[in-house]
Parts: sequence; structure tokens; C-alpha cells
Amino acid sequence: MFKSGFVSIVGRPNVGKSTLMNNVVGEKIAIMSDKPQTTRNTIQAVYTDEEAQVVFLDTPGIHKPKNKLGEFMVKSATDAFKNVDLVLFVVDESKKIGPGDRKIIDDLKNVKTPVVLVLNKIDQLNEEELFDLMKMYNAEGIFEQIVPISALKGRNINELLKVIKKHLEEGPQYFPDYMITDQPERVLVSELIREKVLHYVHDEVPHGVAVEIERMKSRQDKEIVDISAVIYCERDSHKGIIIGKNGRKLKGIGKSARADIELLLGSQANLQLWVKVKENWRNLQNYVSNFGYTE
Ligand code: GDP
Ligand code: MG
Ligand code: K
Repeated sequence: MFKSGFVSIVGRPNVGKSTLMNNVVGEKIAIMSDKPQTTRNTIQAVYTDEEAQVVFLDTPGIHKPKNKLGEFMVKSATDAFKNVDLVLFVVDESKKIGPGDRKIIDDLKNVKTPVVLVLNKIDQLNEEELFDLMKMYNAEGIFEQIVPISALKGRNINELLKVIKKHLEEGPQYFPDYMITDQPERVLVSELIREKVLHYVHDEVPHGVAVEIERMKSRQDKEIVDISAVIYCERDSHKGIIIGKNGRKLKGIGKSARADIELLLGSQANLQLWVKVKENWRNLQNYVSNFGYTE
């Protein structure tokens, strides 16, 4: 059974979140480049092995709302916790829970998603200090589990991965193994759409499908991204299958793709899909590189 899911990472600056990501995914990593301003809930890294795919999301800072906009931001941050399978709360070796961590803990108390505390930088602690810290965090009573690690030294990372996988459900591989560094967002979006097409048409249109994002643009002052994408297939008959009776299949594809895209981008999406026939597109080098495939 293959498992997959989304994991939000939260923690104040300098606790070692980036170091952890680098260590967790190692060579399998796809660290994402800087995202446009509009994106608040972005993919940090994708970890894939034989058993599972974990999509790590950067969670925007959760803070006390000062105004309407602040409220909106906070709401979307807590929403981000709702739509994920697990939250990793990363802390460091500090002996006391400071105001930054306290605020996050208070916010996490309202979150139903399971939260695992990742106690990082244990290379800076002796056994007794480690024990005291675990006791202190355990007393908060909100963590499923506490996993002590050293992201820098690579200690106990495998245990953390085991704990993460335990919280994932059976699911598809959202992103391909060959996903490369600095994968632009639109490639991720096209992969999500392609995955839905393949899911909906089963074996009727074997692999002769590619997706190209024609337009992807955030509206100026609204939290909506307009996306129009073309699904390319190789035959007229395939086009009919993808669209389905009364367009029902394409609607289904669009609906489920949109849900995933919104999770990926952290904002609403208005998705328009078109189906076009392009015979033997696989032989056209030009298209292949346009679509972002490396095979
Ligand atoms: P982020 O702001 O949470 O992403 O933190 P970074 O990953 O950028 O790490 C902040 C600093 O902590 C860097 O200097 C890291 O080298 C250091 N650091 C991260 N993990 C560890 C660890 O396990 N042990 C020690 N001693 N330092 C660490
Ligand atoms: Mg960082
Ligand atoms: K990958």
C-alpha cells in the first residue's frame, strides 16, 4: 500500500526547519524556489520513497490578528492545518518555552490535525537536559509524540520519517520521482492536473496525455489565481473519453484538480480546462521540453 499526504512545518525562525528539510529529503529533495507574494502556503520539499510520498508545506506565521487582513491571514494559516495530515512543530534546545513558541502552542491547541513535536538540536544537550525538555513539552498535553532529533548531525531522522508515515493514509504519488530542484509552480500544477486525468480515465487513455499551463495569474487584490490549462491527448477518441458524457468527466477532473491546486497554492483557484488533440506529441521534442518532462 502506497501512502501519501501533506505535512505542515511550523516553528519560529532559526530552530532548524530548513536544515531538517535538507536532511530529510537528501538527494530526493525538491526544494522549492522563492514563491510569489500571493502564495502563502508553499511546498518546501517533496520526499518520495518506495512506501510513501510526503509533501512538506511551509506554513505562514501564525500571529495575533491586528486587523481584518490579519484575521484573514490567521484564518488561512489555521485552515492550512486543517487540510493537512500532520503538523510538525519544530523547536530547538532552548530551556524555556519563549513567547514565540508559546503563541504557536496556543494556536495549535485549536487544531484538530495531529501535531508532532520535533525537538531539534539535541547534539547541544546532555541526557538529563533532554529528558527535562521532553517532560516540559509533554506537559502541554497536545502532542501526539515528541521526536528528538539533530537535523544538523542527521540523528534520529529515520525515526521521524517513520512517525510521519504512520500518520499518512493510502494515497497516490502526487509528484513524479524525477521532480527537480526549482520546479516552477506551474509544472507542479500541470502535474496535479495530469494525475487527475489519469485517475479519471483509468486505462482508457494510456499515458498519451500531457498538460500545459497556458496562463496562471493572481488577481490583483483578490486571493484568487486564474489558471487555464490544456490537456493534450493523441486521438479524437481519447478527447471524447476525457471530456465524457455531457462533459461530466472533465468536470470531475477539474473539480478534484482545483481542490489540490488550492491546497498547493494556498489560495482560491479558478481553473479552466481545455482538451486538444495533438497527434504523436510525444515525438515532438519541442513539446516534450515545454511540458517539463526529463524522460
Ligand atoms: P530555520 O530558520 O528554522 O529554517 O533554521 P535553519 O535551518 O536555517 O537553521 C538555523 C541555524 O541552526 C543554522 O545555523 C543551522 O546550522 C543550525 N542548526 C540546525 N539544526 C541544528 C542541529 O541539529 N544542531 C545544531 N547544533 N545546530 C543546528
Ligand atoms: Mg528556513
Ligand atoms: K521528489
